[in-house]
Parts: sequence; C-alpha cells; structure tokens
Amino acid sequence: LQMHNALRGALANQELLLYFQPQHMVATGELVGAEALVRWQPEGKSLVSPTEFIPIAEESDLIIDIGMWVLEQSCMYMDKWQDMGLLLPELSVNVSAKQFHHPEFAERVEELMSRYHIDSAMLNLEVTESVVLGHAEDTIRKMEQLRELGLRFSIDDFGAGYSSLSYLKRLPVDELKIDRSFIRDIPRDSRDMAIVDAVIDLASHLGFTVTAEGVETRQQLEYLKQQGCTFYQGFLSSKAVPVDAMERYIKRFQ
Ligand code: G
Ligand code: G
Ligand code: MN
Ligand code: NA
Repeated sequence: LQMHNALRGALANQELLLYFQPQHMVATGELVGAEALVRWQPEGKSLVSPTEFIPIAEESDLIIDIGMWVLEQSCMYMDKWQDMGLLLPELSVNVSAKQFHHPEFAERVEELMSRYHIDSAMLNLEVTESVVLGHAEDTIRKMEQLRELGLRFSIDDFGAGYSSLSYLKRLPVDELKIDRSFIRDIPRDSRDMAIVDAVIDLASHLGFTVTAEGVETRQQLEYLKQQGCTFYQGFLSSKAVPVDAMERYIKRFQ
C-alpha cells in the first residue's frame, strides 16, 4: 500500500521516465525500432525497475494511468524524433490487460495518434496472452478495430504465460515476442533450441513476425539467423537507454 501511494505520487510529481531498448533486424542488423520501458526515479533515490512497481500498479487502476502516460510519452517522442529528422521506423509499447480493456482505450489511442501526428505504422502494442482471459470476443473486436487503423500487435513473453494455441489461432496479432528465458541458454540447452525453432516455424506459418528478447551473445544471434527469426533485442546490441542515448543511437544507424 505504501508503494502504491508513492507510485500514485510518482505520476503526479513526474518521477516516471521512459527508457528505450533498440530492436534490430536479425538478417541485416538494421535498426527497426525500439521498445519503450518505463522507469521510476523517486526524488533522491535510485532508479526503480518496472518489475518491482508494475505488479503493484496492476493491483489497481493505477496501471491504466501509468500505461496511458507511457503511451502518450511514446507518441510525444516519436513526434519529436520525426521533427528532428531521426528515423525510427517503429516504437513498441507495453499495454497491460486492464489498460487494454478500458472502455475508452481505442478512442484514446486514436486521439493520441492524431494529436502527435503518429502514422499508425509506427506504433506496435505489446500485450500478453492474459489479455484474452475472460474477454475473448471483446479482445478480438478491439484488436481488429485498432489494426484497421494500421497499428500492429505483439504477444509479449510468448511461451512463458498462459500460452494456448487456441488463443493464437483466434487473436488478430502480427508478431510473437519469444520470452528471453528461452534465449538465455542457447546454444547450451537443446530443449530451448527446439522450442525456439518451433515457435519461429509456427509464427512463420501463421504469417507472424518473431522478435527474440534477451539476446546477449553473437552465437545466439547467429543461431536465430539460421532459424529465420525476424527481429531481436537484447544486451548484445543495447540495454534499455534514456532518451538522449536513444537519440544518439538512432543517429548512429542512419
Ligand atoms: O525494462 P525492464 O526489463 O526492467 O522491464 C521489466 C518488465 O516491466 C518488462 O518485461 C515489461 O513487461 C514491464 N514493463 C516495462 N515498461 C512497461 C510499461 O510501460 N507498461 C507495462 N504494462 N509494463 C511495462
Ligand atoms: O517487456 P519485457 O518484460 O520483455 O521487458 C524487457 C526486460 O528484459 C527488461 O526488464 C530488460 O531490462 C530486460 N532485458 C532486456 N534485454 C536483456 C538481455 O539481453 N538480457 C537480460 N538478462 N535481460 C534483458
Ligand atoms: Mn515487452
Ligand atoms: Na517481454
């Protein structure tokens, strides 16, 4: 409860900030986008990781306010970067299930895109499979509505949560993000490699792209290249970095 109240204050006192982790094409290494990742910088204290505060925010509607703040900041930076001539093709934003199911979510996304001159092709929304639990019809309808505008959807942490192939069959998504727990032990763990191969195959047959998360070594990248994985992110190219470092990163790649 203490952390919850402090978090509520954090939004009001502008103690939240966005970091960005670059995403690259596996085959060519080109910069294709970034994932926006929230951080909390309490006054006079060190940076707090979202793995500590997002679960607390998820316990109440605070996650909706934080999520909409992240989405607005993401749109604001994309607009700013376009004005600066910085070319980042796409930004991926995490959306929690509660936020997605808010009755005004789609309208608010449309409104932000229009206010910040965001071409819908520049915005990718990451949801976890839990987004469909108990709301399958509503989820599919809302995703279709947003995809008609040109937005894309990824299933985040794929394989780690409530994975069900029946959701995969019905959800109108564009991409699977392979959870980094399956990447970490490549090339030592042959089971992980079998799973990664199968997910890439499955995605390709379903017409989805695949992003591998948590790529840390050249061998892992080489393996993903052999298997035909589309995109990757991870410490091999960069950890999540603050805005100024992300701007330098984009410049370096164009
Ligand atoms: O950047 P880091 O690896 O510490 O992020 C940890 C986790 O926190 C990520 O896996 C992500 O799912 C979650 N997270 C980060 N930013 C956001 C956000 O803006 N919204 C939501 N819902 N989750 C986020
Ligand atoms: O949305 P998601 O939960 O996937 O957020 C990404 C998380 O993974 C962040 O907390 C980030 O710090 C972490 N991360 C990103 N790249 C790597 C990596 O290469 N290795 C490890 N161990 N963690 C990573
Ligand atoms: Mn994510
Ligand atoms: Na993830």
